Amino acid sequence: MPSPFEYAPAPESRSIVDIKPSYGLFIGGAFVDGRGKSFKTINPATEEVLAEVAEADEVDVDAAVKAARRAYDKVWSRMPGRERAKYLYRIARIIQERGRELAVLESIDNGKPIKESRDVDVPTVAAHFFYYAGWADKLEYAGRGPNPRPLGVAGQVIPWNFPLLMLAWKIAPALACGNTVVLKPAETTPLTALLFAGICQQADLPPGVVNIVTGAGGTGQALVGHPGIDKVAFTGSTEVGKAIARTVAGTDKKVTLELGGKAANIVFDDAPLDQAVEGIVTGIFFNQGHVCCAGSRLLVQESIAEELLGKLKRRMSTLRVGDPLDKNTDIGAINSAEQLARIRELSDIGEAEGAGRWSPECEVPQHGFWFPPTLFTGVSQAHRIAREEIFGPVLSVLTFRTPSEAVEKANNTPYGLSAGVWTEKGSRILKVASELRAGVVWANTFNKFDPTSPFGGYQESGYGREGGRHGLEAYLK
Ligand code: TAP
Repeated sequence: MPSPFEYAPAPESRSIVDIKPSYGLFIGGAFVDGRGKSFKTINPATEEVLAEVAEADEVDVDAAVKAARRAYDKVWSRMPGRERAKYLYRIARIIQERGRELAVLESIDNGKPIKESRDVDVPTVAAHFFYYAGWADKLEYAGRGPNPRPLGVAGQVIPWNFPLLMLAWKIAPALACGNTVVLKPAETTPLTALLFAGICQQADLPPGVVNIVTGAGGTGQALVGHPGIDKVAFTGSTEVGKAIARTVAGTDKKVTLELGGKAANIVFDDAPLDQAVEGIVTGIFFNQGHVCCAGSRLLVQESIAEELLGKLKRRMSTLRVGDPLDKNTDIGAINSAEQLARIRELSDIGEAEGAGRWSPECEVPQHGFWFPPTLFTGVSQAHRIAREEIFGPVLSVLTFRTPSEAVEKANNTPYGLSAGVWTEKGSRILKVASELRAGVVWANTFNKFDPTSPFGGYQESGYGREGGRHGLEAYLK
């Protein structure tokens, strides 16, 4: 077993960000103290406390919703679309200008590798604001008839795996359509949302158009249950999504839910194998596997299984696990002790149920939360690691003989968010894609995101679409 070592983040990268010892809530365009309670956010790579953050209670949430309502009634819903667009373009440009700062802070608070936050998350965040800025004065083409109207105040609750990107998915379309928002970031990753609040100030966004209430599940509950909000947009677990659907049942609140997934990544015997290996690695190890659409079930055609797994293991042995701020790191820290415990538990269950477990030799730091890239072979559909979302760097490998068996196994899940197909045959891509019950199907690639494409699930992966023109429909009547 390799020995654990101490890891200290490179001091020069820390000097790019200014982390304050404590943070309040962002309500009505200003940072205000919460009503007393607070929580700590930590660096998951070191377990170091980064800051003390206010925990909003029902009274704080009420103040934020009222600020959003005032801004909606008096300013934002009355502003011509072309004027709203100017603010969104300004925010997008500031995100680009402050991209390094945002990326470093995201990696420190979340644990994700800097090359991902810098090259994927932050540019995609800016792209979302640019894209929806372009829609703000063209809403008659948004699919809601000639005179679409905003819904009002949106209550938005997001998870910790893509803190800034999920914020952009929620805030950019809502604002473009003329809604105002109250957003609750996840408890373990509040810092970039608070930096974004500062960017709203820098862009002179009218006070109250964006409000950020930090806190835990209770804060989210207070927000979605508040009678003053017209729309709930939630991304997170299926369990909490179901609870939210129950909370809003019987009200006229509009709801979109983006929930969990257990995507199949299907490799046929004619696939370009080296390319497929890269896609499998991206599919499951990107962002430590903390991805709702992660390709966590590899379905490989039996005749090429041995060759593919050999190549995959060799590629996995080159993955570097460690310092999220090191540009060469491929797999950063697991976001929290709780998430690490869940990944360990499900992996142990996989072993106990009889699947073969394999990880490359890999040293991890002594402190912080780490899990090596892990492969399970000999997995059957009944195994829990084939059915439950692990949300970590753990891949379950199943085999199939015929295309129809592949589709049947891929669809054998209560989820339906995404899938991947690897084959040289265009006709097979089209046929299999049409038979898969998944909101997104990637062909000969995986985990590609673009603001122009709608994203969302079937079944227990939720309902409603975010992104593209469809993403506007969720914020208009
Ligand atoms: P959750 O535990 O569901 O948390 C999501 C958000 O909801 C957090 O801000 C959380 O606050 C808040 N929350 C918790 N209980 C709540 C309640 N009763 N009422 C209202 N809000 C509540 O999920 P997670 O662990 O953060 O994220 C992982 C899950 O998100 C995975 O299942 C993943 O598949 C899913 N996910 C889906 C997508 C899409 S696009 N479909 C994208 C990313 C993630 P706290 O942080 O304080 O708990």
